[in-house]
Amino acid sequence: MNESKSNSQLAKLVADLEEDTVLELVQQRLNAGDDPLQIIDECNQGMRDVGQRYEQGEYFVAGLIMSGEIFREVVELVQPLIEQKSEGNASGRVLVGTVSGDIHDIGKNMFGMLLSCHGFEVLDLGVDVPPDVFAAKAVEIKPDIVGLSGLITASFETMKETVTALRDQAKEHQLSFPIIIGGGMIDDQVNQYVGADYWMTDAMAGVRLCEELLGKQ
Ligand code: B12
Repeated sequence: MNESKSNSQLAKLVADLEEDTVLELVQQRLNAGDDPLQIIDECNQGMRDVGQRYEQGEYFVAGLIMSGEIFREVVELVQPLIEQKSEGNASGRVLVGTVSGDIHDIGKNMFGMLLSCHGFEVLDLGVDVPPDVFAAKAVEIKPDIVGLSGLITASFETMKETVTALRDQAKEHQLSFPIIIGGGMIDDQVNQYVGADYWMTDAMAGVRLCEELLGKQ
């Protein structure tokens, strides 16, 4: 199979919301032994395209919903293979959630799933999590790392509030944990505004960072 052609083919099918064909192609590629993370990456490219088409008025919210559904189904297909390939012993606790005002959870779920596959204990607070809930949970479970997800511009403000709440509580209760923020629109400038310790736009890179932070490699 021509790698670069198939790369763009899968991304294009996702962008065109061709649910059945996407799932067939993903299954075929898994059967052929393709890397599940590469498949996810290509679908992610398609999702970015969906976002652009939405911005340009070509798709409406129904298109976003449909793309989310397709991605969820793709994850269902690849997850067992990722789990099979996974390595690692549980030795770190990570608190994750999508910040207040934001209900996007596909990327956050993927980060959580990959963390679990690599031996981390994951506590997922879900979506639209208020800063004080995040902070209270951190005090309760004393995580090694906290990961915040946010996909919309409005999340940057609530991420900042969440980082402040987490740090305040950490100081009061003498806790220490690095905070990682993630999401498709995060960059260095956003991170400087939010004040987190690290930022990531890739779930697997986030897992590697967590491993490094815990000195596992
Ligand atoms: C699917 C989708 C939806 C679905 C979400 C379904 C779900 N269960 O999550 C639904 C329909 C609910 C939705 C709703 C809305 N959406 Co929407 N949505 C998308 C879309 C097309 C794909 C997002 C996605 O899941 N991508 C795939 C995942 C895997 O990527 P990801 O989340 O970025 O995650 C990766 C990394 O970022 C990273 N990661 C993510 N989190 C974390 C956290 C940590 C700690 C780490 C380490 C890594 C990490 O790991 C992942 C894999 O590597 C994006 C387009 C885009 N470019 O992202 C728009 C997009 C995010 N949505 C957008 C908008 C505008 C909306 C709505 C406001 C629409 C509306 N009018 O109602 C609402 C917002 C509701 C709200 N309050 O949150 C805009 C945001 C624009 C902006 N500047 O704010 C986007 C960018 C589309 C666009 N280009 O206009 N949406």
